Amino acid sequence: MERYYQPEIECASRESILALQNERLVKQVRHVWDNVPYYRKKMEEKGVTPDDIQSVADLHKLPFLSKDDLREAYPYGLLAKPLKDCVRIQSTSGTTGKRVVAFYTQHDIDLWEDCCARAITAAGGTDEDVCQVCYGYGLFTGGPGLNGGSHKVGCLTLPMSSGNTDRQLQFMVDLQSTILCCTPSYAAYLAESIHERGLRDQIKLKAGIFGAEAWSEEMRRDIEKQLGIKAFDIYGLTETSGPGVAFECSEQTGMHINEDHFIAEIIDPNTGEVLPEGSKGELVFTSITKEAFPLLRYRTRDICVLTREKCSCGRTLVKMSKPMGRSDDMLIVKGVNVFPSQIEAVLIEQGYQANYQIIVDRINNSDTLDVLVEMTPENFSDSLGKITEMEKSLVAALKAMLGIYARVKLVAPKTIARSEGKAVRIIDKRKI
Ligand code: DLL
Repeated sequence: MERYYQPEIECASRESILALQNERLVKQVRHVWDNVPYYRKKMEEKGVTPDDIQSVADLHKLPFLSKDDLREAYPYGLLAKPLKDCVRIQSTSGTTGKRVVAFYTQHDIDLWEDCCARAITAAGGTDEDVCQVCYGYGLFTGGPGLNGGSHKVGCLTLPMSSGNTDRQLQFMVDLQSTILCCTPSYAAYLAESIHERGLRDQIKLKAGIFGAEAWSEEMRRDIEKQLGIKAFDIYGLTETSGPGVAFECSEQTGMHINEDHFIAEIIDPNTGEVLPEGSKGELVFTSITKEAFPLLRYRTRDICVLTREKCSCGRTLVKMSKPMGRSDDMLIVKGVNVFPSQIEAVLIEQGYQANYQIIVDRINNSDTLDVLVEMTPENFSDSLGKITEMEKSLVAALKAMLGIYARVKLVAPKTIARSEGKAVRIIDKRKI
């Protein structure tokens, strides 16, 4: 029984979705104006009041919010509900210096889980399924979001969290999991481990719901072939509640955005100008149903395209393409958000200078992170016989900062090429 397929919304006419968005937007702007002094001030600075926002057509009048605003307002500055009404926080993956905290009322959690339930249903999930959730649990939104969605659909839910591959495979075989939820890199790793252990005939997976990081069509085909499943993309970010903002359907040509909860815009990342549908630009979301952390015109920094073509699945919800890159320098490595500035902070703290290069690659469907660090003349002259020790110390400090392992190689002073313009610090060799 497909309880979480909601054709009245997912397949509604453009006019009725727009009417719903208009009504919800007007209410949401008033809610934010009344309860979030930080955003009210931004509106006042732009000379906008809630009366100026009568429909989605007026959205462009509102100021943008960015990650910098979230940092400035950290931790409670964007909260729109009293603390006593909030029941949960989630936070961005793995980062310390750049942490973003999102708040939820019970209502917000319900709506978020509904969105994830739609994603699972669109992937063919029903209450007959066994859904193995191997996204991280805890502060990261992946585990809790898909876990809640799986419950709502009525699947038997395996709250595995990430890692411990032996245990993942044992449960997958013993409980005959039919749906796998994890990052695409972990799916590829699990697929490889299944083949290595000769378990292919013992698994019953039929679908995978993979997201939280960029992955290519080639990677999709590879995972589908190795596991004998259909692999669906899922998108979201902590700031907008987590996974389930958009999800793929059987057509697998982009992700439907849950437009009854989020209004999507595409803007020119340099000028902020709203671009017509079909243009490539930065994705901006306005959440129109969230109570505790309702971000208006939040700049995701993800570059993509929105299209509203007829979909063979029957859904009319607008589709976003796979993100094609970012308009800032954030990297996603092994599903973890990594900012070069964090790496730089560690290097400076340990007595190096900002002469470094970050090299990201994907080998056997798994991300690798290498940091090439130039020694200063001082630490170079001290380094005789101590290079390994110095590298180990940097590896540990980077692990503490980023939450993931980076290989470090120290090089002699003045060996990393200097640039006359912006320094080229990131070399991303992944073909995604
Ligand atoms: O990654 C939420 C999530 C969990 C999505 C599980 C899907 C599945 P954050 O850690 O805040 O939240 O990272 C958000 O990850 O701005 C994108 O750059 C990237 N991202 C998320 N989904 C996809 C995807 C979660 N399907 C950031 N394809 C976003 C490419 C994705 N990039």
